[in-house]
Amino acid sequence: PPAKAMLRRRHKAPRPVAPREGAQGLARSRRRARPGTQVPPELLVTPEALGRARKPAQEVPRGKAPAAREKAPPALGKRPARGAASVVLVTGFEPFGGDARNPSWEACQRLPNEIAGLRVERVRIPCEFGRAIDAVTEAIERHRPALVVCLGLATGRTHLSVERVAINVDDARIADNAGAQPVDEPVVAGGPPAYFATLPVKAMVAAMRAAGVPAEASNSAGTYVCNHLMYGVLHFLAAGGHKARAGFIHVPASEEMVLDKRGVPSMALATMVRGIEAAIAAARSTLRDVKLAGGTLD
Ligand code: PCA
Repeated sequence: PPAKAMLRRRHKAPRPVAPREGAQGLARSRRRARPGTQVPPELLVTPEALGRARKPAQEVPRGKAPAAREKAPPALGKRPARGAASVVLVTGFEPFGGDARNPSWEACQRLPNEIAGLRVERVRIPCEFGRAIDAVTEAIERHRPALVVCLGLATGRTHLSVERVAINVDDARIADNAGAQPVDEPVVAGGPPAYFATLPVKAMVAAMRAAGVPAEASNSAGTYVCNHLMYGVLHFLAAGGHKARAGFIHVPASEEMVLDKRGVPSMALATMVRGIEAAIAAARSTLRDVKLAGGTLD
């Protein structure tokens, strides 16, 4: 009977996360109205809308037999089996926009296999709208990480920048590696306007600086594939009620990329690796972010 089905479904809804559980809990509680607050219906994101919104990304072919995909992985967010190390999933992008290399992936490859007791799993992500999200969500299902740290290149930036927010907008100045160039389209139709990173952004910045690496918090991941991926991953985790905490770090051009260029800031790969290691260790040990003045006036 339908009434029973509804009840059952309600039991499956993601458990509310207590604010003291850290950044993720805070981000969630912020999206919830106080009891009695009048919220205009057009601003409400229903679980149904989230469910619908997830579909387009999932329908993109993943090059796997449907049968293989139907095997449901063990519930996400569960503690790893006794003796198994927790995992940090670190992703980097393939080259794009005519560049021969992408330091986000090169730095990813140079990370040690273990950081602060977390086993490092790494995945190279296609620079393609849609497929980039699929590649990361598949890896999340496979490795069930505690932390997800996606890396991307932002040529022109001087510092490692930890992104605070991902917005629900695709606006591509250049086509992606599959020729797609969405302009002013939502990442997820019907999704919330933005997601905050669920990693402790300021604590990560502080840890990188303490390791001697130029680092900053950034309030925009742009509107290209990196913002798209960050939004898609945070949406996937939020909509599925998963506990993994996730965020994004942009890296500057590497020295190799600017050997013959003037006026383009660069950072040595070894420095990036040191910073990313420090950031991951801080994310592991910090549930409630620190207050560290930042921001920009422009
Ligand atoms: N940087 C691009 C996409 C892939 C990458 O490494 C971006 O900042 O959107």
